[in-house]
Amino acid sequence: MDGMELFTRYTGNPILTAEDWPYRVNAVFNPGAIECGGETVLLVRVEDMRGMSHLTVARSADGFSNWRIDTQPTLAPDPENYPEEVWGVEDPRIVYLEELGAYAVTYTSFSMGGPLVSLALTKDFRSFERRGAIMPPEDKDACLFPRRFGGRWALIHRPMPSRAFGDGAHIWISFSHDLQHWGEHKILLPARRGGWWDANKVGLGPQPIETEHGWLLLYHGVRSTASGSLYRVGVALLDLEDPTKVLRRSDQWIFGPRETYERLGDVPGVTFPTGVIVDRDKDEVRMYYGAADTSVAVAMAKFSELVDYVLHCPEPD
Ligand code: M1P
Repeated sequence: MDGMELFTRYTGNPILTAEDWPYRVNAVFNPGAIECGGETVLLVRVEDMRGMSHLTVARSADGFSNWRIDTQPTLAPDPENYPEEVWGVEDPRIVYLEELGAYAVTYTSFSMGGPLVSLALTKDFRSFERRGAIMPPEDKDACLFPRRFGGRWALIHRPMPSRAFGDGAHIWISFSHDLQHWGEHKILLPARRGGWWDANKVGLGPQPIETEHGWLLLYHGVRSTASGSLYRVGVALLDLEDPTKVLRRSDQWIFGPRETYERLGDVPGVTFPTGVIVDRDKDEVRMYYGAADTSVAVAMAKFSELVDYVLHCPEPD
């Protein structure tokens, strides 16, 4: 899509690296993003020098520069009280739940049984009320919608199939009356097969974006190559009142590894968006992503162009 790309990378990328951290770490990537108190708040996955991850807040007035980073882990694993966090906490997504007056952070806990989905609530990104594990392993790439549908909360997530069923890690949706007990599980966006860019494994990217036409989802698709995996980004649109209905899905990826900081790092060839901020006055979407599992980068699109693009994508079969 060169020459007609929807997203433009910030020229100051990467915006956050391990060198910026106030304490010694290996890598900083895959941040949840939200506006809080008039500032951009990133809840960044930080991999320590043992290989385990915690989450640390970085704040900025403009969302691009002058980041103020907490001087110690903001949400550190707490395996004594939450044994599922024994090998760290990773890849947060954030939504504001107006009904509860709190931000909901869904993150991956690395348990002895594998990765699973955990939930914590916060009002200020300083103290957190943990709700514990809400999906058993293996499951990750999860985010709540900001409001209920027919009285039920909805969660997007990505369980892994048993090896017996071969490849096919699809995006699912589930519902709950209390944020704790989940059911009505359905496949929402299946991984495609064969030669597609998003064959065999997909996962939710940032939190769902509400538009007048439906919920806009950015998701990652993984292509396995002889030299490793390529993580690219696609887009889909869900019905506004019934998010189990997929209205549109892009055939082509709209963003993928290209720059050196995306192609070189601990995991080369990865662009992994986990947070967005939509500035409707400026008609701007800022997509925050992990680059090569090493640093944090940001790319911008015109909100109206992104919506227009997805509306012109095919209806899925
Ligand atoms: O290394 C790329 C990504 O791999 C995993 O993502 P997924 O399970 O969706 O393929 C995660 O470990 C993620 O943190 C990582 O960035």
